[in-house]
Amino acid sequence: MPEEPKKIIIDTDPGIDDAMAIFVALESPEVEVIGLTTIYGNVYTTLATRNALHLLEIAGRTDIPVAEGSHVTITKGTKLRIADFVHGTDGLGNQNFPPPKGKPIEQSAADFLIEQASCYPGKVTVVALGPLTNIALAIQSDPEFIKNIGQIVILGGAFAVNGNVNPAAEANIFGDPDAADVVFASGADVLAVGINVTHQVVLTDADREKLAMSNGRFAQYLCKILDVYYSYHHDAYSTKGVYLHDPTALLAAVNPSLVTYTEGVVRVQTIGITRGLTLFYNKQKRFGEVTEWSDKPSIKVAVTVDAPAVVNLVMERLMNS
Ligand SMILES: [Ca+2]
Repeated sequence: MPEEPKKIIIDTDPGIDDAMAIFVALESPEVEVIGLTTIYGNVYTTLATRNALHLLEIAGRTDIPVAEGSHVTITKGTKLRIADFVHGTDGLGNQNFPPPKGKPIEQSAADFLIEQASCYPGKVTVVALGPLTNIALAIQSDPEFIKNIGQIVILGGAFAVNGNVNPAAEANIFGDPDAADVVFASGADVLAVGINVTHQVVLTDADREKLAMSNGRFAQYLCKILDVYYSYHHDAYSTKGVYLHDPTALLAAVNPSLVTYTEGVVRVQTIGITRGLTLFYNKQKRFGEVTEWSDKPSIKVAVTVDAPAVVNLVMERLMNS
């Protein structure tokens, strides 16, 4: 008997690489996408919701509910960092697609996460591809959530490498460091896939040519929106291609054997010049004093990735769509 597909909810701020991850998920028989929840990050939350609905319409999957997430940080902060210079002002490569016909469900993202986790205890994986506000809200409003949720796979953090917002911080953690600290210290089964891992996974200019040549409908759609993302990468890095952040985290949920991980306690700096820094304690030293890492639960932090396998899977699933 084939295994039942894993139920996943994608928490997302679409976002060009979010769009790729969502399409790859929809083409992955190993998982069943039971909902999208939205968050600010690449764009503001209202636009993230609009883009999530739009992407599901492109995919012909308007049966999947979209629950709108928080418009402010967990500490009610309204000064948000929006990465429109990476993804275009519309979040999808400045294509100005017509507005979607669909609407989000009435439930908030956090309530939807809580409800689905309690309907299918231990069976739902959240793939968090933006700042962690919605997940932290779910944890804070329902003490059962961390027990009911299966795994939380996070695209976030920069473990022992520089960040991508500044030398200290990775973008999703920087978006709401307080929320990230809540999630990492919650005791839930968390796998963090940081940019130390996703910077190994590059979609090259040649890969993009191959996508453009294919008849895959998702490949065709993505080739339209990828320009802005490629230009940004060409300017910002000396890499000939783009990093597949969100698709890598998504595929780590689809097929856990694509990454290896270590375990330890992660705390997040919430103030000062290193705000958003993720600091991993490997538990190799027993400190004489009580520290801010003592007595906190461990999480899994991805260390290596089978980058060629991830790129192949992304290409294959987008070209055969
Ligand atoms: Ca994202």
